[in-house]
Amino acid sequence: MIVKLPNRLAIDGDAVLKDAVNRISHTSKTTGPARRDFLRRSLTLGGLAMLTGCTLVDETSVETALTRISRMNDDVQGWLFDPGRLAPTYPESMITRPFPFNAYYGEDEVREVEESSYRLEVTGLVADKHKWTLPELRAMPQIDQVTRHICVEGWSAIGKWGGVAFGSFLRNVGADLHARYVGFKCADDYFTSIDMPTALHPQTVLALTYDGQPLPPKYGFPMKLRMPTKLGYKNPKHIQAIFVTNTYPGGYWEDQGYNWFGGS
Ligand SMILES: Nc1nc2c(c(=O)[nH]1)N[C@H]1C(S)=C(S)[C@@H](COP(=O)(O)O)O[C@H]1N2
Ligand SMILES: [Mo]
Repeated sequence: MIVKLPNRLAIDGDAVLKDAVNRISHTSKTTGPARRDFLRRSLTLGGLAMLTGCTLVDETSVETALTRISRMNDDVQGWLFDPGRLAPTYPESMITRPFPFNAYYGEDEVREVEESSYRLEVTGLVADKHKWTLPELRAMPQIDQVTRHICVEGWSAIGKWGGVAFGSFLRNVGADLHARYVGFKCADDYFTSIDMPTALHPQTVLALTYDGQPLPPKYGFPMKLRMPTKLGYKNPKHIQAIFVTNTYPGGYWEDQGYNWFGGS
């Protein structure tokens, strides 16, 4: 099929295609080097237009097409996600010490959340919208795990997180388990959202402890969502509110072009 593109494109075709290939092959799980090479050789502007249903004429239409590519990649990763497949776990002797800190600001600006006044808000498609205190959360059955955290900035580290299995928590509050998204708002203005199958994955933990101690401020006191099946930026620290929804909530980095699914 021949797709007609305007004669004079106001865009840099090579740069657009490079960006598209990167977005399609964001994770090694879905696309290995061979497939990436194939894409690099075979993806054309016409192909990109066809794939996305966008006519590529200017910066805005290119951005729309690239965003659609990224969302298609989310769908593919969602289909490939195996809810029963476990991420590797490690012996405690392999824990990275000290564990690295990371946030969109420096360590001197870490948010201090006050324990006594803290309440976790749970809203959206849930039956029980009461606000949770920390003692209430600590009274629920706890699990812990030693897993690897992978940050897209180029580092990874092994740590031990403990807390409430997030699937149990969602069932406990009567969440609509068929909803598409679970969103998170954090005390530092960070926000992110995840797919329901990952929320229900057995290794997804509403973590209250790090290395057997209450989560220190820099690692996200009073709680973070720890998912060894997802990249670092999908793991929100300092969670203030959790909501279940069918409306795409995006995220702090996701809205700036990071892949939304963010599987590792
Ligand atoms: N609230 C909040 N959560 C966040 C971030 C942030 O800036 N604020 N950064 C994310 C990123 S990019 C990484 S790599 C991890 C870092 O977690 P750590 O400090 O425990 O290593 O937190 C993630 N969750
Ligand atoms: Mo990260």
